[in-house]
Amino acid sequence: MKVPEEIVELIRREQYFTIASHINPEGDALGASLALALALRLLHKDVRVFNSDGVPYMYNFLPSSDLVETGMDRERLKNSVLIVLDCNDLERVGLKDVECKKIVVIDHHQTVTDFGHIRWIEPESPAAGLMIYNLIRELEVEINREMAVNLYTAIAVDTGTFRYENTTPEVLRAAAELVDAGVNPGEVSQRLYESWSVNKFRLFVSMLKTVEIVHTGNINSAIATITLDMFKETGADASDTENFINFPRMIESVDISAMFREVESGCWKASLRSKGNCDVSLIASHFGGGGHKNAAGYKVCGDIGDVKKGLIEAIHDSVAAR
Ligand SMILES: [Mn+2]
Repeated sequence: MKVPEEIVELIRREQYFTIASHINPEGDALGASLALALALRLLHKDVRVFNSDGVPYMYNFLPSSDLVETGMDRERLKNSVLIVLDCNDLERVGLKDVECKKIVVIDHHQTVTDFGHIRWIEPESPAAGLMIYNLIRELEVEINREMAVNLYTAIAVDTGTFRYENTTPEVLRAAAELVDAGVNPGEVSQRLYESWSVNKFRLFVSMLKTVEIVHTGNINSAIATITLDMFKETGADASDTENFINFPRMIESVDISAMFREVESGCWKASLRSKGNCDVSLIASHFGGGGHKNAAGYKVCGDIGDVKKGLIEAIHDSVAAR
């Protein structure tokens, strides 16, 4: 992975930075943002971290997570470099327009837009956190324990803690360095996988009851639904659903796991995960969404029966196209 010289130079030259990541942030967005912020601070830069949704409860353990602000200081932004992380447009950041000195996009999602003055997109990188790890090294900042926990968590979340196909030798080498820098992998795993609230567990149980297995040609899909009512009944919230989609993938015969989460009455965020060669980014792009081969998503409004039918048809077409 080659860090663009332009970005290194820009960081050395400029003084004011705002780091922003996507709405509904998970470990990669937050960990990458916080690690970069900590590194920039060591370089005596003035840096703010923005996320419109803030830090979900389960990520409170990330060192310096209290740096994340949910409000944007627009006056200050005018003289700042805006670094957009783990996404590549303003809509994903939850902003309509910005006035700033320069926009740098650092992301590992395939993209078609040309938003930003400097774009560093690595679709092959398993996590934005791995790109930031390389950037921090390029900046010649020594990675301390605080940065390391953030980076390790970012990489762990996007590789299913080193279980997915994106777990490359480079990922494992970076992880080893981060453990050397003070990360306790057992502790991070416990925070990520064994720290659920009772409400979250209840929502999980209700989600499992909705799972349907659908056969389309030689593709088996598990489709789950989470409605606004289910959130109300269990007291859980949207951030609690992170990772739920990976559970139906445990079924050996399942190729695609899909989850429809109701975001407002009758409108759904569809998440898709697949195993092996089954490319769900093609299916998502059919609905105006996007993502990677094995993880993608889109938004859709309508009756849940109809939106499920639409998905099944799209899976059917993508099978036929192969
Ligand atoms: Mn990511």
